[in-house]
Amino acid sequence: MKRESVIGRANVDDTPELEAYYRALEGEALGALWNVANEIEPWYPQPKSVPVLWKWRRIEPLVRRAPELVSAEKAARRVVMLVNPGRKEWSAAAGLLYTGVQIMNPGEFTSAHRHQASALRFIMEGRGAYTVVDGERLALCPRDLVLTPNGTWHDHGIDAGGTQCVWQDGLDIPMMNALDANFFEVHPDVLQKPAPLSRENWSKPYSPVFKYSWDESYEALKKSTTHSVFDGAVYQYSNPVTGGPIMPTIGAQLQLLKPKEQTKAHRHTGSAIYQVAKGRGWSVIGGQRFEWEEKDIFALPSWAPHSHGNSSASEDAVLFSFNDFPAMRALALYREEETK
Ligand code: GTQ
Repeated sequence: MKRESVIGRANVDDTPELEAYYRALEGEALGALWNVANEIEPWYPQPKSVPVLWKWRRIEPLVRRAPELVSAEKAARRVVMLVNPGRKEWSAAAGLLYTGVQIMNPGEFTSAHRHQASALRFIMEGRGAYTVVDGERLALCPRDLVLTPNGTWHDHGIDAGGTQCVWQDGLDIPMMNALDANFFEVHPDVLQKPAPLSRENWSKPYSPVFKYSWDESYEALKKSTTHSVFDGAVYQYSNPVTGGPIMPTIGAQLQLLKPKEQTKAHRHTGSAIYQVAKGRGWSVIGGQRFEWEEKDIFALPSWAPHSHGNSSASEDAVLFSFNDFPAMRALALYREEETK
């Protein structure tokens, strides 16, 4: 038991009599709250997730090896997961967010499926990648963002004339499992037949825009008038119908740090996973300094103080990230404060 000598906190001495009592409780599927109260009601969030940086130059050879070892068909989705050492049992990269790097060769495809989890992909490299979302075929280029929102049918592939493609998947799989609300279905056909999707009277709980091209998003980021002392210039990927987040549980943004720009530190509830879209720099997360460059991926656990900086004196740095803030806000759990 984690004892605390503070009024209002549990502070009970073990005695032989109490220990016998605890065993009797356990036998009836009962327990004494005061043995766990200080742990299950922490003063502030105590994430099991730790800050992690996955350097692309270290993970790339392992990602490239996957297609040599397992077919896209047998794997169903051939993905190398990024697993937070503190969240292995949840297959989470941070908090209740999952991320992985998917690799596909020209002519390969995944069969069509849908799930309760909301998903997005940030393309890392290659030519000829496409995703079909609810019948709509979207051609993808590096740094494009594509959504496969909760409940939409999707299959992905690479045109026969394309090149090997790599992208980052981001999903809320651990959140759906934590809420015991996950579902998965395979489509009756292996691949969807492309069909136009009507967007009239759009009332779905996610953006009717499924693809956010890099060129347009980057232009909008450079023109962004939203500048945060904690994030730099920000471009929020948004649902044009509501002005709100792209999906009910997952949000995404780009942030631009000018040459040598350094942000102030803050912390907030909610987790985020970053990918370096451009440039090089550093982030200090929970007191640990991480040096990053293009295609590196890093995890920000909830409530960890963090700040970012651009190391270059001449080039912009751009970070793509996705987060669970929409879920946190929907549940009125979002909090934020400046830190040192
Ligand atoms: O493509 O829908 O990385 O369902 C993990 C689970 C990708 C997907 C992942 C998935 C997908």
